[in-house]
Amino acid sequence: MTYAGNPENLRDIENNPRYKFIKGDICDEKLVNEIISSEKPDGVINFAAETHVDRSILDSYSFVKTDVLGTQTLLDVSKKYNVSRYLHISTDEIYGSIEKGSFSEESLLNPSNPYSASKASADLIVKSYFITYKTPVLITRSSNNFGPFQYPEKIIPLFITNLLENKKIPLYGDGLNIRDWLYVLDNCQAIDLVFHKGKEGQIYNVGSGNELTNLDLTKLILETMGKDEKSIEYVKDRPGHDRRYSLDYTKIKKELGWQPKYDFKKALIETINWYKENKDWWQKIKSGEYLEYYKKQYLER
Ligand code: TDX
Repeated sequence: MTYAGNPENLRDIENNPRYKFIKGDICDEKLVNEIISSEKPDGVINFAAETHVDRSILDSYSFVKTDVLGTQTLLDVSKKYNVSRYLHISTDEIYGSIEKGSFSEESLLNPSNPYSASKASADLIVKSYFITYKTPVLITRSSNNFGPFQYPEKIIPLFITNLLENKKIPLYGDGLNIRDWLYVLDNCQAIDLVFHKGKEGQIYNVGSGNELTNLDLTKLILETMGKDEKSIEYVKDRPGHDRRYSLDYTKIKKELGWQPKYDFKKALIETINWYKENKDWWQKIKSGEYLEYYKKQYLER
């Protein structure tokens, strides 16, 4: 429950008997011990992380704490109680930037910012538990996610909500950085599959083949929302800004039969519609804590 946590995101499953919410910190070893020893889970899937690159540039402490020490705590307790499956959610960012070609699971880890460095560190620790203790770990590394409920600091929800508020949209640098866009439900399906069918100790890249420059992505959003390029504000570049992310995800396709199902443009339109129809959800977020951060991020850089 950091700034990005929001109980409203889970409202639709709130009354499901298979769901239980416990507020806590993954770095709190005592609490994690209590939960795992009493709940005796079939598996642990670690989605908990500080994830926003710009925030890690402003202050990296919480990234190292949650992403690295939190992972180590969860792993230690999972090992202690012999959890039979431990899935760690990682990211394409740990490979760093690539001009041509794509990264495979064997590529060198070469992170560029405190966020991706914290995630790369976590991946190495997770892998070491498999080698050292035979902890049954698995890792997924996915490309940029988008979809409903995404906190409006990531480029897609930030731009959509700014446009709905008739505000400018801040494009970093020349806007020609490339990202590969994966619809969130495709990622969910990949995670489910890896959790149930993946081979212990293995890493699976989860890409989508929808590579776009930020400028092309922006133009698509503008066009869909009936706006023009006058809404773009070119702002100072992000320090250490990775030029291009690209994943080779042959392994998950060949070994587990996964591939993305959602059409990128259709999923983007659905995402835009979701933000149009759920103004209450994001307006609350943007009017509070976010404003302070936004000022720091764009006005003081
Ligand atoms: O206001 C913006 N303007 C802009 O031009 C923002 C927020 C971003 N950008 C650019 C920076 C990136 O090139 O858009 C691209 C996407 O930026 P983010 O949405 O911040 O994502 P990115 O930095 O690519 O990292 C994301 O993908 C990998 C997630 O935040 C990570 O958590 C994930 O691991």
